[in-house]
Amino acid sequence: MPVLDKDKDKDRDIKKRIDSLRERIRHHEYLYFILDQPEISDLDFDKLMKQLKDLEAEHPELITPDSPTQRVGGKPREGFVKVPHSSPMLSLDNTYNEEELRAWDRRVHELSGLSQVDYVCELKLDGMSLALIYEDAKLARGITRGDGTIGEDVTLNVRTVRSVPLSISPDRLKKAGISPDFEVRGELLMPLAAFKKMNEERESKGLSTFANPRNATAGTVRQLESRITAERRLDYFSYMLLKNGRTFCDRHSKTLDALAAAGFKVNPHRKLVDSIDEAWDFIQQWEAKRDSLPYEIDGIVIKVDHTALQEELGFTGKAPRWAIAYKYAARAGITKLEDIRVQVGRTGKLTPVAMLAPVFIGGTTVRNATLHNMDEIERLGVKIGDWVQVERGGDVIPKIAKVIDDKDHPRPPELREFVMPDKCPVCGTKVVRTEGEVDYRCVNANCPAKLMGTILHFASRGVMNIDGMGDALVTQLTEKGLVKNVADIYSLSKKDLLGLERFAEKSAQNIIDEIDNSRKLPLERVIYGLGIRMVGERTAQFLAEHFGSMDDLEKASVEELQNVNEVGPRIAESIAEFFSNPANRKLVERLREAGLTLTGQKKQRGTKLAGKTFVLTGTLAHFTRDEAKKLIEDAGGKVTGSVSKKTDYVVAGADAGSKLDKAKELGVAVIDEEEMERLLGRGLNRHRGNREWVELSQR
Ligand code: 0OX
Repeated sequence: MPVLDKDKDKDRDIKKRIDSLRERIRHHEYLYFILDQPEISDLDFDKLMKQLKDLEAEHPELITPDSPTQRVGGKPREGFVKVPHSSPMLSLDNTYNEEELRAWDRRVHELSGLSQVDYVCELKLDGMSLALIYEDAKLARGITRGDGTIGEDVTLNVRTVRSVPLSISPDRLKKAGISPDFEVRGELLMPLAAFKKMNEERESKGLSTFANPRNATAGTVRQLESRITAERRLDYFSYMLLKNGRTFCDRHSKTLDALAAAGFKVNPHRKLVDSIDEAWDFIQQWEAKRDSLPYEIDGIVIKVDHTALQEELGFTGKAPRWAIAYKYAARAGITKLEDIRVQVGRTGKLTPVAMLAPVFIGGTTVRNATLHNMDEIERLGVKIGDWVQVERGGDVIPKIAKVIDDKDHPRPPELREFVMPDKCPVCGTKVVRTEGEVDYRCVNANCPAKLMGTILHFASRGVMNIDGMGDALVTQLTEKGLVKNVADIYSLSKKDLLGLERFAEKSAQNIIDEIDNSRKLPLERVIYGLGIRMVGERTAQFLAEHFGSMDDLEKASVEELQNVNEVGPRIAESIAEFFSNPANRKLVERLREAGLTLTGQKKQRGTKLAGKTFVLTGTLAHFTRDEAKKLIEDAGGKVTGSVSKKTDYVVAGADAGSKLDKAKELGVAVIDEEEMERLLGRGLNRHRGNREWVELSQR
């Protein structure tokens, strides 16, 4: 056989393997993310994904945008582009009681002249509505509702949502009875578990938390880095199917079935009913069951089933007459605020907690509610002794919505102002509020309140990787007083462990071995493990590279710390504050004695751009911002997000926006990509669409 033909055969084989892997992965994604009925383990799924990734890495020319590997990537150039909707994205009229609901039903009967009307009952998911445009059976755009007429293009973020199909197979299109160009509308939401996890992570990094999953969804879909959206695990339920902006199935119930047949996620808790009485039953059943759902709902939507009747009924303003939302009352109650106590979280954050006279709300007795922080107390104007309205939703911690002062609950004359303590209520260490920050914190690493969280963080996989040291073990170790700080981990003996529940010879030895192995882990892990506020994995890496030893890091001044990549005044302050505490210095000393790795390789980053600060703006032609950032950092430069007098260069790509204006205003040097290449002393060589750098001297 001629060589060329052989090559062609090989190419065809590889393409076949890639296609088949993609099909299998899509099938398992469908089972997992749409039906919630996986048939293979996560491990086996990851293996399939890895095989596909490897093959695609060897044959990048075969990568297609709808490949399951291509969900994450890229950023919109400058913010989100506004796009018009194919037809207005409607909102819903709300009702809050049975009477109003029945009045709506009577009107539907009157306007249609029918004696009986079918309705579809759906859960009213508490997220944000989102339109998905499919062209040639592939996801082309994801658009937010916006004002209903014009929304924002959030495609790159929407692609990361695993329950949003990137393409629809011809087979599914056929089953669903739809042509390859269509539009789906539905609700994007953040499940409660993902919401909780995200807020915990944000809190541990000293970032502000989101008030509820709806705000978190909106915040997540409108942020610029699609990698972050991907981490936050949004979910999408569809409820509308359009062609040229119009519904084409003759019944809404059939639309939902067609969406499911096409491979979209449709909420299973829906019901076709033939009277408002039956709809009312559905509403009541779900009011009692709503807490069992893994996401928040705020009511039930009732929709006329027949499309012809929907069209006859038409719209009022922005809402259809053929649908109505029955909103559940916010689960709220009025009670007395008896006291405000302060709770110390695992990051040391002091949270004021309202102690309430017990009040029964939505099936549970509420005795306390969060007041978040001092700003919130001031915003509410709440004082100890006040009548307050308490609200709770789903899994979310109850909160104080407002102070009540009416004739049934007049404001008592004897009120006491809350004052944040100046000492940690648990360990007595002085409390610190960094300038410009909302939260007060205890900075003592040995504070018992912080202990559990600190130990778990230290032992976790990405830090000291002590396998087996999870919740159960850490609870026992801290309760028994065997571990009072992270250094105590290294004094544990097999005998200590054998004295704990569920420990035998072998399991105890395993933990001891794991602890032993962790001693070899590099300096950056230990720095990260100390749990210094605002010092994440990346900062820890930069600190280790810059100082090369814990000793030098410990001694560094706030000014010296700011010479480290990405370390600004706030982080520098936080690090210096940590090491100024004698208890923390002692802790490091004990880690040294325990034989941990406290020295490392100083990484001499290039010096070409040492001391120079860059801001990147606009779209660069030859590389992503992350790539450019890394190159600058590797050459010793620093990249920051905003232009100030301290900025040395603004690198402006295409469509540069306000940062360019600011640079001009401040007289900061504006350079283009080529000029940046010259500063780096590098040139660009591109192959087959892959970006590849070579030193100029090597060309
Ligand atoms: C929801 C939800 C929202 C279609 C016509 C007007 C509103 N939040 O779960 N909207 C709709 O329907 C659109 N259905 C829902 N289930």
